[in-house]
Amino acid sequence: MVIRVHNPLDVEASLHHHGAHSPAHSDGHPCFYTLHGETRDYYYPNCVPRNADGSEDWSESPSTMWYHDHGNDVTAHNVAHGLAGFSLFTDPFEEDLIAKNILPQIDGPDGEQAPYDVPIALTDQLLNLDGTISWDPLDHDGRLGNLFCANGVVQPFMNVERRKYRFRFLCASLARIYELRLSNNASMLQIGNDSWLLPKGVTVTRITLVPGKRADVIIDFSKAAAGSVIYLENIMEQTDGRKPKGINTRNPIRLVKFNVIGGTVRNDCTINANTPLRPHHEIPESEIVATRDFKLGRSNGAWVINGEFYSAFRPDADPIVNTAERWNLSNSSGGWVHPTHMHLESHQITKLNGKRPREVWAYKTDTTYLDTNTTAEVKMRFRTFCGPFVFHCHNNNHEDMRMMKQFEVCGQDPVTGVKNPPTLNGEWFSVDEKTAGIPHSFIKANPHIFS
Ligand SMILES: [Cu+2]
Repeated sequence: MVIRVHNPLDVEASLHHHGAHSPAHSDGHPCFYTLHGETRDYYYPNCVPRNADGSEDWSESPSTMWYHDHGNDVTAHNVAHGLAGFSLFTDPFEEDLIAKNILPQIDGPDGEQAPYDVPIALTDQLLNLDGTISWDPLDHDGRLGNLFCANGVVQPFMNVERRKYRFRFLCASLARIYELRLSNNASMLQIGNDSWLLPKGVTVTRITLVPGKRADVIIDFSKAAAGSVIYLENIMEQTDGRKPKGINTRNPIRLVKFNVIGGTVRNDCTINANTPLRPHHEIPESEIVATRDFKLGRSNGAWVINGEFYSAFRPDADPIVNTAERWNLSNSSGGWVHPTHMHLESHQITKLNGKRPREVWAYKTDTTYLDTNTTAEVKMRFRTFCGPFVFHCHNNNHEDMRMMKQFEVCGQDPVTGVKNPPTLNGEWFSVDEKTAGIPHSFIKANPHIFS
């Protein structure tokens, strides 16, 4: 897939395909800008990660991704002004689930949006008195708004039939942490976390959604009475971009109104908590070749990782392609939270404050929530592509204040063992793109969403 981005705006931009496995030149590196008036082509092979033996890891095939701006120092401004959207993909495995009516159709009739598979991006917007978008360039704690929007709509409603729906919830807010529930406290079946389907659905009554994260969820309205009203609510109270106050069930914020209509539906899709979904493969301890520690902290009134601000010209980690590493991410502050997003591949949280994370976070993830005083031990593979990638806090205001690190996936000479870091030898990319990422098989983009 080639996407040609023309930038007529008066601000630079860089397009990041969040949760995708993309080559470094098309990953939306913060310094690979498209400047005002310029055009840039992004090349997406849309492949799954390729193992050292050439086989493909289909456990990594993505479902619910999104795209947003990633320009250095301007991400928060650009995302707050709307440079973000969904990117839904399928592969033969997921298409089989849909063909068997286990999951609802993605494509609607006559090329319209599918009626039972509904992506919902949650944002909190802040407006000036004249209705334009309010932007405070000096707010570095994290922008909060007072208008709660679903796909940009304030006080949205949706008429739902008495059947199962698939919702892809996305936290596209800059700094807000959501705790989602249904107003009737009914349970939901979470079938995916971030880009990937879970091994099987997990029954939940609440979903924690932090900036960057997605939750792929089945909500069954079949037992609700016709004429009833159910709200999707947020019960996380937050008045400061630094961190939420905590759960407050007495004053829930209504995000989406569902009007339940009609009689019982025939041919409802059949997914339930026992349906096997995408198989998961744990990264075995034997694959780990290095351990790195990253401390997210605060220094001189801004945010740092291991005491440093981000620089595109300093490799902070140099993993070797086709290896796996253990990274310890820690936030020792009691005053700040940092949802931490890693590019290139999924990572697996093995421990969160020494314990196994909650079930829906225990498989593949691309954004790990570092709550106050939290340490995460994660494992990650580095496959298919060499070059510079980043990981960072997804509170976009923190990210713009350089709470970000660069890891450069290196090749290694098989005889001498010498690493081949892509930037240090004067070239951004040392790997021949013709052989690095073009797969034999494919993942299919949903054209209704991506366009
Ligand atoms: Cu942060």
